[in-house]
Amino acid sequence: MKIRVINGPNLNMLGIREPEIYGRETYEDLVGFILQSAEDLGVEAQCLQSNHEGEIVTWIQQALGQADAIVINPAAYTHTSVAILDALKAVGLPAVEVHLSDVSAREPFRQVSYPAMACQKVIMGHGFAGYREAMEFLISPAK
Ligand code: CA2
Repeated sequence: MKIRVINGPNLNMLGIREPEIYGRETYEDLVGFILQSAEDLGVEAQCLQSNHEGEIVTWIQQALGQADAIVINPAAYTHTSVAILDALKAVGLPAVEVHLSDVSAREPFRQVSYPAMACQKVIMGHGFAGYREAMEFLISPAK
């Protein structure tokens, strides 16, 4: 099973600022965690990060034929992007949205998620572990 993991804008800044919200580990640490988790779970993870909405849309479209499922942290685009929602709907692959922080306990503008409307599950507030939980769900959705 191939799982495309897409991280959105500013997640490449992890560990550099706002450690009280996002922790002290870096984006490189996150990629290492995802790849190790995937290996433990017996799947292949493809990790991508972009600060550009259109690039994320293209990677979702290209997942069709290149991956079996999608894990996505759209970051700030979560709260604005109908284009990412439409791309997820267009490919129709199983998808899980992940957030490092508990967005439900943050500012009102973070309470809306467009991509979540095309995802089977949303995991928030579990830090890096949320990405592993997302892959576990995609491997065995019934559990
Ligand atoms: O909690 C999450 O994973 C978020 O997707 C992170 C986004 C935020 O806009 C969402 O509401 C929730 C922000 C990612 C930016 O990460 C930073 C990392 C270090 C320093 C500053 C921002």
